[in-house]
Amino acid sequence: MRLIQTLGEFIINRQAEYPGATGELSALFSALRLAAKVVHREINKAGLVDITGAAGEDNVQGEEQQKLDVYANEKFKTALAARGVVCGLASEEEENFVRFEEGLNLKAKYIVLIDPLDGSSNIDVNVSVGTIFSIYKRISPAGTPVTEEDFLQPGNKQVAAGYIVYGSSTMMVYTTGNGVNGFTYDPTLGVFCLSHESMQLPEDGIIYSINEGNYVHFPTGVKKYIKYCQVEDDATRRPYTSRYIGSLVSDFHRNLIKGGIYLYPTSSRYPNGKLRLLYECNPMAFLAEQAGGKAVAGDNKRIMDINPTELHQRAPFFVGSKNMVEKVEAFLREFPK
Ligand code: P6P
Repeated sequence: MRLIQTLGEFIINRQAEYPGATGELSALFSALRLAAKVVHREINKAGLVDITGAAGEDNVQGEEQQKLDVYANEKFKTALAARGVVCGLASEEEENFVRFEEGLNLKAKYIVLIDPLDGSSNIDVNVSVGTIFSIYKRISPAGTPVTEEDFLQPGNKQVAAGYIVYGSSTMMVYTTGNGVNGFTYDPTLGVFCLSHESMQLPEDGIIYSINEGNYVHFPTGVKKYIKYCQVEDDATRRPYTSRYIGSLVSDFHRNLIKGGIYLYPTSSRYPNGKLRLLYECNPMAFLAEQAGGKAVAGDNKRIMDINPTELHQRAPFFVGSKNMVEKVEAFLREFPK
C-alpha cells in the first residue's frame, strides 16, 4: 500500500524549502483546504439543497450570481480572515477589495485574489466547476490597511497560485514556484492526498479548447489557428480534438494532464477578452509555466508580465502546451489584425 501523504504533511515537509518560513503560508493553505472541503460538500449535494440557481443578484461582471457563487465566496473569505495571516482579499464576487483588519490580520503579510466558483453557469447542469486562487505578499507597510496597489501587482510577483476542481473527484492543484503538485480529496478521511506529484504540461498536445461559437469575431490569426487544428496532417497528429467544457479550471486541468491549449481571444462581446487577469489568467499562467507550459495574451505578451491597472480587468488568454501556444503566437504575428 502506497504511503498516503496529505496536503498538510506535504506543506510541512516542503516548508524547509523556504528559509525563514514562519508557517504563515502553511496556515493560509490550511484555510484554503478547509473552505474547499466545505464548498465540495455543498456542491456535491447542490441538487438536493435549494442553493443552486441564481441568487437573484448580479456580480460586478454583470453576470447573474449563482447561489453557490455567493456561498463559496463567503466560505473562502471567512476561512482566510480567521487565520490572521491574510490582510486583504479581492474576489470576482466583490466589487472592491476587502480589508481584513481584525486582530493579527492588519499585520499579516499575504493578500489573496480569488475566483470562488469559476464556471458557475455549469452548476445547474452538473458539470465540474472550480475555485482559483492567487497569493502575493503585500507591498504596503504591515500594520496599515491594504491598498489597491497591493492587489495590482503583475503575475510575476505571485508567491503561490492554484485551483480546486470540483469534478468526478475534487482536487487541489497548486504551485509555490517549485513545480506543480496535485492532491485528491478523500471525503471518507476528510483529507487531500498527494496524487499527482510534479505535474508536467506536455510540450505538445492534440486538444484545443475554445468557444468556436465566437469564430466570426475572432482575430484573423486565431481563425487561421483553428483551421490549422482542423487540417489533416498525420505528421503533426492533426486534426486535433476540440474539447470545451465552458469551465476554465476543468479545461485547464485536462490539458495540464494530457497536453493541449485553452484559448479565450478577444471577440465582439469581449473586446479585451473575457477572462479576468488577476484571479483567472495570472494564477493559471503561474501553474502553466511552473509545469513547463506557456501563457500569453497575444504574440510575445507574457500574461505574468502585464502590469494591472484595474481589479477586474480582462485579458485575452492563450495557455497550455508550450509548442501549441507558440504556434498561436506565430499565427498572431503573421496575421496581426
Ligand atoms: P463562454 C466561466 O464563466 C469562464 O470564466 C471560464 O471558466 C470559461 O472557460 C469561460 O468563462 C466560458 O465562457 O463565453 O465560452 O461561455
